[in-house]
Amino acid sequence: MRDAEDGMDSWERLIKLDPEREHKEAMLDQVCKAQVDALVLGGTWGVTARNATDLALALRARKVRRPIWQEVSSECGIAFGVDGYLFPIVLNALDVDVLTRNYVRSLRSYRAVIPWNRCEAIGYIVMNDACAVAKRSRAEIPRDLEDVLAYAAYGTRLCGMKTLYLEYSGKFGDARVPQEVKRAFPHIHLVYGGGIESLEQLNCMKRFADTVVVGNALYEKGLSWLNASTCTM
Ligand code: 1GP
Repeated sequence: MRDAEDGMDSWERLIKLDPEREHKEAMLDQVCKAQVDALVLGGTWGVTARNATDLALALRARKVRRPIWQEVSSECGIAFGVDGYLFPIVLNALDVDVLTRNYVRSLRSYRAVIPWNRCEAIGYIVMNDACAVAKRSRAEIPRDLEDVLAYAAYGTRLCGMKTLYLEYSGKFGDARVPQEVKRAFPHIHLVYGGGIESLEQLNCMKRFADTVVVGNALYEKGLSWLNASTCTM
């Protein structure tokens, strides 16, 4: 059983569940059986304290023996009943509200009561212009690998981030991107998410990323392929 206070750097595989979506009993069963290290509740739009807490409690009721964290996307949508919080900082966001101002507004009220020992900032590089977070943050998609490496340097070297997330949400990316990011920044914890719906794809990205994230497959195709698997790393 994982320690609930483990963080991203101890997780190799995650499932990301969107609190705004419907979760049938069979889906939650699959999530509980999945060979993953942690569950993260996160979505770009429509996450509320209510739907995120309901989902956390539904998982708790099934006696999930893995950490349940929330990736926070809205200042009003903070879940109760989770073990920790991830705060995405979209490095290529053009919308300064998403990049900074929403956080600063929230911190003005909640800074003193946030459980900082159970929070992690994650530097996101959004790679797919069609995904929801790209639209919400008005992300400027990297034009080439040099752009990606520049964002990675900005996040890790200038901002001191320990974790970078290559976000291809909805699209399976080019494995050369995590490969080159990891080669250039071997000290960072690299997360890959986007379009993974088979063990082959998961293992392909896991060669270079420290953590891989499975999201939409839960809703589109199911997780039987993941439940049957054992970790190969
Ligand atoms: C989304 O990176 C995650 O934030 C997972 O992406 O939904 O495409 O699997 P998918």
